[in-house]
Amino acid sequence: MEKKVNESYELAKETYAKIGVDTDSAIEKLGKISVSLHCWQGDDVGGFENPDAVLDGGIMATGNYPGKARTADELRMDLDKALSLIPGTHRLNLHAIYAETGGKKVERDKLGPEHFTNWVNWAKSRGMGLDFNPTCFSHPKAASGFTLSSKDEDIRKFWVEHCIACRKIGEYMGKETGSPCVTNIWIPDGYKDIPIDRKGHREILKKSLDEIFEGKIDKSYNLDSVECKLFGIGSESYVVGSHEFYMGYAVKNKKLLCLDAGHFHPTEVISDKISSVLTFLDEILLHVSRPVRWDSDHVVILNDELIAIAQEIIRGDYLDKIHIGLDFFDASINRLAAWVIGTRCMIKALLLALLEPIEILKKLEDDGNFTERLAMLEELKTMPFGAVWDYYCLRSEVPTGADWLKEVRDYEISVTSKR
Ligand code: RNT
Ligand code: ZN
Repeated sequence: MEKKVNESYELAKETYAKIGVDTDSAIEKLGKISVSLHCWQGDDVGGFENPDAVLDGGIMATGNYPGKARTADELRMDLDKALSLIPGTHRLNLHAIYAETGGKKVERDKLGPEHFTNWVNWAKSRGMGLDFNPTCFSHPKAASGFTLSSKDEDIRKFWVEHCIACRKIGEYMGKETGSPCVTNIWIPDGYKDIPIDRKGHREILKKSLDEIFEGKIDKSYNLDSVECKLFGIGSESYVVGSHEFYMGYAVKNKKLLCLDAGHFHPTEVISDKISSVLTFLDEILLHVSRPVRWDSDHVVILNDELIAIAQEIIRGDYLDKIHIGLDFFDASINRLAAWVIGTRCMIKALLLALLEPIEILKKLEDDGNFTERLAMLEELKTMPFGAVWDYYCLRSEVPTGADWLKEVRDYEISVTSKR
């Protein structure tokens, strides 16, 4: 098998060389790209704060496939298994509800670095960076549908304090891991039906964000990000943190903007937004997801938009400006497989983009040779990409092709099916 993979790679290398692409250097670059795996695919965004927690905030994980992680140890074990099937070194993206408080109830505004030491030690021993998120949903104080933009001052303050606590946790994570932690704020705030006061909540949200970001934190430890959204379940008519709102806020305050693939009108794509946004911002965060008719958070697959996202990152030479995060949660299939499928697809898309003769394509475009530009783009689709991918997996000591599936099945039999 190994021999076959190597031989196929040598042939593919020649084929790519003919169109001016160096496969060795593409692989080299790919190995340096980290994708931030979201912990919440492992337990349907449940967290460990309360075993009976019901996911709200207008997001939904549908399905009841058996075997979800019930404790932080189980989740770490599942992550380790998933990571062993994914080539490269990646990051872990945590939510505040994944705190480990040793059985004690700790309110979200009182969370601190001490509740994340296990996660930090786990990440450090694997050479991984961490990213973080305040959890402004699935909580009695979010039941009204409003958090940071609430007109109830007690509620608003509580969430401001929670976000301040989270930035400090992010700072700690960044310091400990030696890689800046992106702390991303997403809130569900909005109205189901047509509101009267669109302006009021947005002014309150601005004020809350200003309070949250007042404390200065070294950017080499923590990077602040804000995530916009068009609508959620129960907030169909109005979402306070819209695209224009956060775009304006991020530009004015030099924050990162998070573009989630499912947070726009169905025919809008984030791939086309990247270069616009990065004309005015230094860095952005992506939540790579797959909306199917709505913000359904399906597992990412190698579809046109995923490839386009990767192409924009590579063609724009944006690797040091774009933090690639995943955001999907499917409870209807094996959760570990979902991580593996989605993350491997993200990496495949990046490899595809790295295997483009970008300079040649650019020149064709600049010369007005649109015939050849189109022809080349289509020819690229049947280049022996799979051989390069298999070789990259082999080199990274992870299964090639669909061989990873057997490992997931075995793990299901011996571990997750017994939960
Ligand atoms: C919700 C946002 C948000 C969440 C996670 C769990 O629509 O996409 O990023 O998915 O924070
Ligand atoms: Zn998101």
